[in-house]
Amino acid sequence: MAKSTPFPSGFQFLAEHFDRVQQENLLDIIRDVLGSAPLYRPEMPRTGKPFSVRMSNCGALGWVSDKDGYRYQPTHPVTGNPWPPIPEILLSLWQELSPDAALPEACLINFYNEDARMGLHQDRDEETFDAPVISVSLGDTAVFRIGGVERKSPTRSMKLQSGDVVVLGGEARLAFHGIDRLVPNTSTLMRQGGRVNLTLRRVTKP
Ligand code: MD3
Ligand code: FE
Repeated sequence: MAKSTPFPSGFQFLAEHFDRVQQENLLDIIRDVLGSAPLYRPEMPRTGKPFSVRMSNCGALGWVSDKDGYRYQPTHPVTGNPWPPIPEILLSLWQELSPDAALPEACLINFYNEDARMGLHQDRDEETFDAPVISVSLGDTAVFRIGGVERKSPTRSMKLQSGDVVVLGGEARLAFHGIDRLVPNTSTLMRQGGRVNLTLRRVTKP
């Protein structure tokens, strides 16, 4: 058997960290958040090409992308309202998995339908990389790809299922990663299918 590329150090995968009932509760909470901060479609810097993923945020800061670039900002780009607070259950998750880090300031909410993808990228719009990024997946399974800190580093892929949590600390914090595709009809959590991914981030230096 060929060896697969190792995961970068600091990569922690917690399969089905949330059980079905917890996933349903979390999804209800996220629906509430999206009621006040609706999903919108970001655009690529310069070209203005629309993302296939729709996004929103909660927390003091939210990650946005438009023709002017990528940035964190305190308000929703369409409604102009402040982002709603990060729900308690997600703050508890952060404190459980990353007790030494300063609290998260942003929770990016990504929504994928069957056609959505996210190209290989690094998350480096934050002022500090000391804290990990913590990701929660809900709904249909996704094929996730992760490499190393250089774009040319070899990559490996794995599936992220509903309830899975990934902690990206240490070297993994700056690893290239993306979502190749969804695997349709793999979850009954959402009646219409699709996938929600939540990423908790510390943005500013504490
Ligand atoms: C590895 N989201 O929002 S989550 C993103 O499933 C993002 O929506 C993907 O990449 C998604 O930026 C992947 C897993 C993940 C999140 C953040 C990371 C992996 C990461 C940051 C650094 C390295
Ligand atoms: Fe990312």
